[in-house]
Order: sequence, then C-alpha cells, then structure tokens
Amino acid sequence: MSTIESVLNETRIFPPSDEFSSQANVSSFQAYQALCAEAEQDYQHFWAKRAKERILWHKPFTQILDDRNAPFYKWFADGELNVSYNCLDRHLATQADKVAIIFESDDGEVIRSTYRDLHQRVCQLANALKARNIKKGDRVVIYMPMRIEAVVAMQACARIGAIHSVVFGGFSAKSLHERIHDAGAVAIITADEQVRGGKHHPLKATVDEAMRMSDTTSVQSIVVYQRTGGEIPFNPPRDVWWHEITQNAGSECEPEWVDAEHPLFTLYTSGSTGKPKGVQHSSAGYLLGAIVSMQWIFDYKPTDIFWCTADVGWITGHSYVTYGPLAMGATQVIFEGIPTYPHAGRFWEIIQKHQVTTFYTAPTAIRSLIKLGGDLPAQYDLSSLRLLGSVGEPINPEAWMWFYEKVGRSRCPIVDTWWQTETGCHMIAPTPGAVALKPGSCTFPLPGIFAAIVDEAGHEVENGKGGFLVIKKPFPSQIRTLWGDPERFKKAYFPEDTGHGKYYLAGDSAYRDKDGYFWIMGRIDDVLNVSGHRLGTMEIESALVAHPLVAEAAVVGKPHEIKGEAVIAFVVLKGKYPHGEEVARITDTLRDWVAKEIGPIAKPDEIRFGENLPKTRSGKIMRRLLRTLAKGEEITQDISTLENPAILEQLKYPSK
Ligand code: 6R9
Repeated sequence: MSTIESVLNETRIFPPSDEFSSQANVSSFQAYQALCAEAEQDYQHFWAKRAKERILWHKPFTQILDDRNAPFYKWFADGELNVSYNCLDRHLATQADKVAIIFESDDGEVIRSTYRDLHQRVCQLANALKARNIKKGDRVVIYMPMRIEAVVAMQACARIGAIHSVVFGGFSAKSLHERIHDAGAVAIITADEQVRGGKHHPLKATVDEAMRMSDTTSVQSIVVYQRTGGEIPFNPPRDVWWHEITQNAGSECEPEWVDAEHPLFTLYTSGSTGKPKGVQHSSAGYLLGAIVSMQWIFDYKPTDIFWCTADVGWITGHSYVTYGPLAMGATQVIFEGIPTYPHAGRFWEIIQKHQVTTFYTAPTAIRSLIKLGGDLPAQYDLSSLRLLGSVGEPINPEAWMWFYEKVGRSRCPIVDTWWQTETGCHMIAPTPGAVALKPGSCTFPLPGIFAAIVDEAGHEVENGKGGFLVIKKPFPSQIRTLWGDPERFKKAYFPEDTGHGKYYLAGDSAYRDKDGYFWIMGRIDDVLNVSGHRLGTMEIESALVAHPLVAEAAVVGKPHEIKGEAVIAFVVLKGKYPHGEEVARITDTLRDWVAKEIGPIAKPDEIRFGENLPKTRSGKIMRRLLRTLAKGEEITQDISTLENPAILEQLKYPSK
C-alpha cells in the first residue's frame, strides 16, 4: 500500500523517451495540454466531436449533454447505435481476417479467433437468445469462465439490446442469487465448470444452488457452455446447451439499434452498506470512454498485441477486454488461467510467446510475482513489450520500480490508471508519450475529465493537502444510476456537502503534489481493497453474523504485503469465549462460511474473538480503534468515549 510517508518521499521522475514520444498518439506535454485546453473551452463539444468521429451511428445525435434532470445525465440522447456493431461489423470490410482474440487456456492450448469468426459466433448466440424470447431491455446474468465465450456472451447481449450483468466466477451461490434477483434476470449464461490452475470449479451447480434460493422465478433460460464435460445437474427445458442452440442458428443477426442512453450493462460492486450496488452504464457514452482511453492512455496502434489480465467479471475486463480492444479492432490475448500455474513464469512466457506489446495488470499480481520469482522475467524475451499498465489499487513505488526495470527493461512507460466501476474508463492516468512518470502517482486527468480535490465543504484544497477526490463536470462514460435505486445513486455519488450535489464524489481520498500530480491515498468509506477487489466491510460483517455461532462482528482492513489489504474480523460469539483448539476450529468454520456466503476473496485473513467489541457509550463500534489493533499498533487515540476499555486488551492479539 502507498502510505503517505512512502509516496511523499518519492522524488524519482521518468520522462518519456524520444523514441516512445515520437510515435505516440499524444506525443508531447504540449499536445496533452492542447487537448485539455480544447476541453476546457467547451467540454460538451469536445466530447461530441469525438463521439461523431469514433462511433458509428445508425442515427446521428443532435443533442450533446442533457442535464435537465441532473445528476441523471444523458449524453447524445437522440442518437442510435449498436455497441456490438461498433466492435465487430465495423471491422469486417477492412480486416475480417485479423485475429481479434488469441486465447490461451489454463493448460496451454491456443485458439485464435478472427473478427469474421467472432462476428459469426456472436450472431449465432444472439439469434439463439432471440429464439428463446430474450429481448431488448431484458437482463441476462453471465457467470462464465475467462474464455472467448465470455466475450461472445456479452457481445451477443449487446447485439440484441439485452442488458448483461456479469458475475465474477469466484462469487458464491448466495452472491450470485442476490445479483440475479436484484437484476430480475430472465436468463443466465454459464458453463458446466471452470478450470484454473489445473483445478475444476463448479459453475452450473452453483447456478442451480442460487436458483433454489427463493425469489428467482424470473429466470426462464439457462444456457450452458460445455467447458469440461464434467457431470452437472441439467434441467430441460429451462437448461439448454450452448453448442446445441447455436449449432443451426443463423450466422447473421441484424443488430438491435438502441438509443445512446440504452443500458449496455449493469455490474455489481461493493459500497458502504451490506447490499452490492448495480452500477448501470449507457451504450454510447460508455463506448466512447473505452475508445478514447485506448487511444490516449494505451496509445493503441493497429500493430499492437494487447493483453489485459483482468477477468470479465470486473469492470476492467468489460472496458479493456470485451469493449475497448474490439472497438479499436485490436488483437488481444485472453488467458483462462492463473499467473502461477504450472509455474511462476507463466505471464512472462505468454508475453514472449504471443509477442505482447501492451501489458495491463494489477499491483497485487505484480507483488505476488516479485515474491515468487523477482528474477524470473530475465529468463524470458520480453522485448516485444512497449507499454505497461497498472490498475485496481495504488501501486507502491517499490513494485512500480520492479515492474519498470525487470519487466519493461527501463524502456516501457507504465500507465498507472485510476478509475472505477462507476467511471467506466480511465479517469486519471498518464498519456504515456506526453507525461513524465512518478512511481506511485497516476499523474494527471484525461483530457475532458475535470478532477479535483476538495474539503468537506466542497472547496478545492491547495496542492500538498489531502481531501476528497471529485470530478467536477459530467463525462460521457459515467455511471447513469444504480439499478432500481436512484435515491442511493444520488446520495452515494452526488452528496450536497462535498460537491454541492454537482460534483461526482469518487469515494477516494487523494492529494496533488507541488507539480499538480495526483496521488490516490485510498477509500474514504468502509470499502476494502483486497487484491484489487472491492469488498464492503458491511457485506463481510453481515455474512459473519448470519452464522448461528456469531453474535456480533466488525471487519477492518490491515495493510498486507501482497494483497494490499487483508481482512481482519473481530467476532463476538453467542456462546462462550473460545479457548485452545476451539479457536482454530471456529476460525476455520467462519472463514469457510464467508467463502460460501460471498466468495473466497472475502475470507477473513484473521479472526480475533472477544467478549465484546469496543463501543462508544451510544453503542457505536469504534472501528478506528479496531484498525489500530489489527495493525498491532499501540492505541494513542482518545478513548474517553469508550464504554468498555478493558476489551482492548483482549482484542490486542490473535486469539489463543
Ligand atoms: C478499475 C477498478 C475502484 C477503486 C477506486 C480506488 C481503487 C483503482 C487505482 C486505485 C489507486 C489506481 N483504484 N485503480 N487506486 N490507483 N490506479 O479497479 O474499479 O473495482 O470499481 O475499484 O479501486 O480506491 O475507488 P473498481
């Protein structure tokens, strides 16, 4: 984790090489500033110009921004388009035989799919979905392994105007159920099993478990892709095999033309309450964000081999696997497996084998690879690389330097990209041919993104002072609302105090240094960032208290060398305070329980038992004290409002 101390001492600076700048899409700081100045002058026309140039419209738009019902902004609202048409059909005339996806499976099998092939697969599935009466506006949950078919499923939904909601394959039946139910999904697209690191994990069986939980009556169809051929529950006519319904389906499917504001997808993410938020994105604005960031930040060139390691279950996989690269007509790598299987050099091997030019991954992956074999990259030919990227959490300067020197051989710029599920595309990130890099800083906003740091009253703070990160003006790729909960949307992102109801409040704290560079410090809400994944402390607490043994629970984060943050749970049991081997037994039970309730990523790293939790006299749990205890630090805060100071001793150490 970047702590204020470690980044404040950071003075290294890496200007782009002449070699990189001279070929870059934004080739100098002046060119970057010129784009910013253009946006400054008239940000609406700035975006409209790019929307006209870079999106193929079925019906051109005449309106740009509609802010009459702010903060429910609309962009290009009277235009019509289809996102899948923009990602596939547009390339058929010019480069149908270009490889769109180089897929490498867990066990090393390689499958190449051209734009022509991908288009056909998408049309066939789209036709098959239509034949099952899935229509524009219907919600389709996708719970798939990381394979070409996951992209096909998303694109097929986009093609017929169905709204997809991808659920990460590591989420439990319970989490899946909540999302199916909240979305009111009419169909689920899944696979029999997924394979990662040589191990098979169930998907269809988990879907069935989710279906058995109450209230999932909306689902009419479950489409099952056969990945392993493993034995699974199959329940026709509701359940159908992907290969059977697509076999005779037509290989052309007229796209469903939709309004610019038609929801392309919802994606659930954690917030500060127990209930995940269904972030809703538009079609045109979202697509535009994916396109401009591919050009500006990834400096996309038609000769690139692009590799974003994110799963399509996260926003990064939506914008930089399914939509951005395809809209650009890129060749990209998709990898099914994990970085350490069958050996810790797998990532470097893939880069070498497929001649990857642009490699985009997460700090947590970088840190674990350093730990497993800091010198391993030297054994591979990584000379195809020209650009590296990082996303998901602050990258600590040490990991940045390793990535820069060992992987990029001090030749490749690193784009540290700050953005969120809600922003749809990069917000603050270097244009790599233009901006000198500082390890640990995401540098400057994209042209057209008006980022600022404000205090609690919404006033901008001076450089060097920390505050809330906000975006002051609307931008095309921003979240439109929370599915089914417009009030929560307004309250969470456009609160009155920190932005007068006008600024988008990101939920991160940040500061700018004397040169105006942005440094992200972390979340301001009760959201943890574990291995780049957002987890609400409340979600984990609700899972814990749902266990019959647990009376009360509080969850906090603690800095972790590899994961960024670790999950520490303080638990009060209903029965007696546990001793001896009981501690280990109940800890295991509760960790497994959380994995079942939410997913293995949410498992507490440590559980400490107490007879009570530190509370104020009014009964509020004092989380700041728990954070101090979790870190193993002495309590120096004021504890005068604490009802039961004796409890601190008990919670100070891991339970024995
Ligand atoms: C894209 C993605 C968003 C939260 C965000 C912030 C953290 C993401 C970061 C970063 C520092 C970066 N975050 N990128 N912090 N530097 N380059 O990760 O979306 O899963 O919604 O998470 O992740 O805290 O608010 P999401």
